[in-house]
Amino acid sequence: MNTTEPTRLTPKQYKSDIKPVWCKGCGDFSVIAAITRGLSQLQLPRENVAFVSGIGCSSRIPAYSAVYGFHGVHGRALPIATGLKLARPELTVLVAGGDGDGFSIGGNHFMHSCRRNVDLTYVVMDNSVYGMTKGQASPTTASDWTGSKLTPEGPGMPPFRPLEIALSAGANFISRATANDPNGMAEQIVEAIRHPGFSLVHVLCPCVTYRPEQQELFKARAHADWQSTTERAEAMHRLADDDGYTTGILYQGDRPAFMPPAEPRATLEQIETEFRI
Ligand SMILES: Cc1ncc(C[n+]2csc(CCOP(=O)(O)OP(=O)(O)O)c2C)c(N)n1
Ligand code: SF4
Repeated sequence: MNTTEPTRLTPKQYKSDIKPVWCKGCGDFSVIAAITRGLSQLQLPRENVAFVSGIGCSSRIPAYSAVYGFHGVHGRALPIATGLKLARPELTVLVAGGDGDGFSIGGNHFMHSCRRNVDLTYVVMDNSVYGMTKGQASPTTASDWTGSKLTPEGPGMPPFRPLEIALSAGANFISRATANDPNGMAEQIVEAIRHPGFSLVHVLCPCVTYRPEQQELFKARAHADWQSTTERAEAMHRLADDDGYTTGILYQGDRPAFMPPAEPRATLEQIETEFRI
């Protein structure tokens, strides 16, 4: 027997020992399963992966993985991840969180992260509600959803369309998955990590507690009709016809990822001297 054969890391070995506190049936379970499957497929050394999040039920996800994690501030996962990737470009940096975290308080960071195109993989667990704070409407909630006492007649605004925003702002990889298909989601995560630049994986991810209708709705409506295109105009055209439930890889662009200069332009000492008051 060849004892020098390297052992492969299984998906389970990318999971931590911490038991998730998510509600039974929450779509977030499927996302941690997909991420750990994807990492195992890529056989990334655990010490070379960092997982950053903001705040929300979904943002707890780094604690449940066995890679380096940073549970940040609400809406600030992307700037934290950007700083980390620029300081440590050899790391694979994953970012995750909810639609509230990413598109509401973090909406501006979302647009500019797409535009800046740092090599990050951003998984948004979209349940169209603020789960952690007990069920308020989020930017992706339908205008006529009357499930929250704060918006008894519905939010009254058209929902935010994250894929259109991402494409217009310059994201280099865009896909949509559903929590009902963790294998399909894992494949997208693998491709998103492999693709240079800013990658968005949008996940239709049911909140069984505040949006109990979503589990069946996503199952019934999701249709896997996207085959990846490298043409922005074609991707835009597809999004104009999208009903919000199309899954697959929509777009893979060729923008070079933003990288810091190989040699720092100044030493820490020089920077301190320049900014001394
Ligand atoms: C600065 C700040 N504002 C508001 C909050 C309260 N808060 C915590 S989580 C959250 C929204 C969570 O919704 P989402 O990101 O969609 O995640 P989910 O819980 O649905 O997974 C809010 C408003 C906070 N923690 N910090
Ligand atoms: S409240 Fe919703 S999003 Fe939060 S853990 Fe429960 S099902 Fe998941």
